[in-house]
Amino acid sequence: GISVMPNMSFGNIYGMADSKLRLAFIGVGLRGTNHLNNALQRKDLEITAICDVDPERIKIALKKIEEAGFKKPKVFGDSDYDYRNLLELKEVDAVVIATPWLWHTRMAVDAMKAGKYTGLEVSAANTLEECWDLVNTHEETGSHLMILENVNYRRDILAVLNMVKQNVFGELVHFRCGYQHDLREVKFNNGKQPYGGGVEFGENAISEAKWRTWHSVLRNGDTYPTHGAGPIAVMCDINRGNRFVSLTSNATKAIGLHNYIVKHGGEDHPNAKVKFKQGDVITTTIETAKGETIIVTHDCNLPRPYSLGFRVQGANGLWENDGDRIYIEGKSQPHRWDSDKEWLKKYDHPLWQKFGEHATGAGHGGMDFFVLNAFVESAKQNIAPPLDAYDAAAWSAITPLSEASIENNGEPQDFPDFTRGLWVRRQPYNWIKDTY
Ligand code: A2G
Repeated sequence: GISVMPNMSFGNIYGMADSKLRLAFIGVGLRGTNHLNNALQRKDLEITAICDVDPERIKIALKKIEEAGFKKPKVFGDSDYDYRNLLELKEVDAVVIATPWLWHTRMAVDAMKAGKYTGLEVSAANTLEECWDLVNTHEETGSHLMILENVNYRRDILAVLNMVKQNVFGELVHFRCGYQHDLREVKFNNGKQPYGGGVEFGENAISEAKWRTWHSVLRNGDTYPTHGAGPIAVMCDINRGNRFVSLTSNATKAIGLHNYIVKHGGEDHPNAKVKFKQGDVITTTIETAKGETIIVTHDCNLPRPYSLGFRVQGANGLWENDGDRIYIEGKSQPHRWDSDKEWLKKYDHPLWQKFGEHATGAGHGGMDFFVLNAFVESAKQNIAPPLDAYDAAAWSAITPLSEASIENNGEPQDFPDFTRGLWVRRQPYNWIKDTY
């Protein structure tokens, strides 16, 4: 008898309360702390170690852990590679890695080699070589890797996935998605607060502006593809009966970040001389083995309201996230959009129906609860996660391939087949259930 009470405690619901997962955190900055907060709500975890090179972030994390009544974890972060000492601990079963992008792959590779069940923040890898490192290390060690893509758990996304699985759209044909988020106050700050208040980046800045902005200086490509491509990849069974085959990518000129510096720091500010390589709007078109196309947009350097711009289109009709609208032939008035409200309610995912109320407090409207829940539940059983090493590699590969295409005037770039042919018979994960 498993009973779910209104004040349910996660981890008891599967009758596994006494088998606690021993979790460690590598990186307790803003993102890692968000995961930590959600972990501290659970009854099925111990937090045995944390690592961060910033002592201030360690202090904050320790305080939260103590206040939640958890045992004090071991602390690491004396040097950049101290995380390797954390990985040697026997009392760590699983790790969540939430660090600057250039650390992601090497930390995940080391974690898998140490036999840890590994959760890796987005994006997972920066180069094709790193994508292969993730796949090869997973295969060689047998350790599991989950890419912690929270948008795959967004309520509308899971409802639309439910509709896809129930064939509401018919045979799938075309998708759109992207990361369209005005990040100017994320990419620049005054060295005192994480968001805005100045036009500093790199050493003079804190938090993301310390490292993320360099990717816009040095790389002309879609540096953040997974919030869009991850959810679509699951809808069209990428690496499980389908795969990304090739892409083309084009970039506009780069004016947004420079304009921001001049407007808020003046023409004489040293950063006004910085030349940003990343085009303001980057448009990538992916072709899949099943003959679908996916348009992925990266739009983070200009003023605009947030939208991931999803569109899911098949033989019977389509859903669009912008405008919250849907059209299904035979159900909708001919040639007229319907509001998607009733549809999303009707196909609301079992996970959201069960945990929605609890999840809503967890950050990013609830999806952060679900992504950590999927990670923890998979790690407790040491079974393959819903979003695995092949997914991490295929989705992250969009970045280097888009760079190569842009560099070559939109020339098509082939995706490596990270499954080495197994995509033909790998079965889709069973997404429509109320456990994780
Ligand atoms: O902005 C959002 O929260 C992003 N997440 C996150 O990935 C990060 O880029 C952040 C900026 O600090 C989503 O859009 C889901």
